[in-house]
Amino acid sequence: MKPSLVILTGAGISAESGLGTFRDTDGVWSKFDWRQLATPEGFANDPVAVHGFYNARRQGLVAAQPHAAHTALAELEAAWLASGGDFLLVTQNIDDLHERAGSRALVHMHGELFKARCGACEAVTDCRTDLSITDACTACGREGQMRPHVVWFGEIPLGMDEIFAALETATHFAAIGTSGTVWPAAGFAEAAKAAGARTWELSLEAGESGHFFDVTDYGPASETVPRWAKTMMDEIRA
Ligand code: BV8
Repeated sequence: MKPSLVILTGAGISAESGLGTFRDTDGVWSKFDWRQLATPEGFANDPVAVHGFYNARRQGLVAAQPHAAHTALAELEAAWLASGGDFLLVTQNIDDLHERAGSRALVHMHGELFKARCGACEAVTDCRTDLSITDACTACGREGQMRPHVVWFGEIPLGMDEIFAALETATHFAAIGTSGTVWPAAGFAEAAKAAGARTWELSLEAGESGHFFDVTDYGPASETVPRWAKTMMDEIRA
């Protein structure tokens, strides 16, 4: 069987870059109501508040930098592909720290903070400044239809066909920095296990999919991920 590594990351891998997680103590959802700020209904009800929420996070992301965990995954991708394996990095995160660290085989299943989408023509465009309810779409010209290119609760995540195809042939699966709370990502460990993959959980503590992991390593991602990536590179090069 061709070695096929699927990695799922969550907010925990970006925590040491200064970006908030969601469900830890003092997490984003302890300060903000996801129903008002991360649902289509919330956006329809108060688009100014939702733009303000994402504008503040977009400004914070400009100042953030990837750290050793992001770099280790980019190095692992290159080694894994060079050895003839298949590799896919699926992130729930909307930051661009994986890209900045060099990851390429990457799916942002919950969208991207540095992109905006037009509600009229669906065009997705780069967005590194504040969005507002008066902005015009650079593709179709319509005003007042721009939203963050982010998957809210109740919306269908991106790249699901590619993700499920990769999980069906996975030989190795790791969940990194995720609480395993949000579906469908929360079901990926079980799907990989069903495909016969060896599974790892790298986080601060056991998430909600705990019983599907063969190996766990709990600690800061800046320590656990480089350590794990080295064992994977040693294995694929053996
Ligand atoms: C969908 C927007 C249908 C972007 C987000 C009842 C049962 C089951 C499901 C549902 C249900 N009711 C509703 C649902 C569906 C719902 C859902 O799952 N709700 C949950 C809350 C019950 N899901 C949806 O609506 C999804 N859509 O289901 O569509 C469908 C499905 C499949 C196919 C077709 C149709 C859409 C979900 C996307 C919602 N958007 N965010 C944004 O604003 O960021 S979700 C939000 O949670 C973020 O994207 C985040 O990434 C994601 C997951 O959170 P985590 O990344 O895991 O972060 P968290 O804080 O929870 O955990 C951090 C972890 O890191 C912890 O484990 C911690 O220990 C660890 N950590 C912390 N520091 C460190 C660390 N680890 C290492 N080092 C550190 N330093």
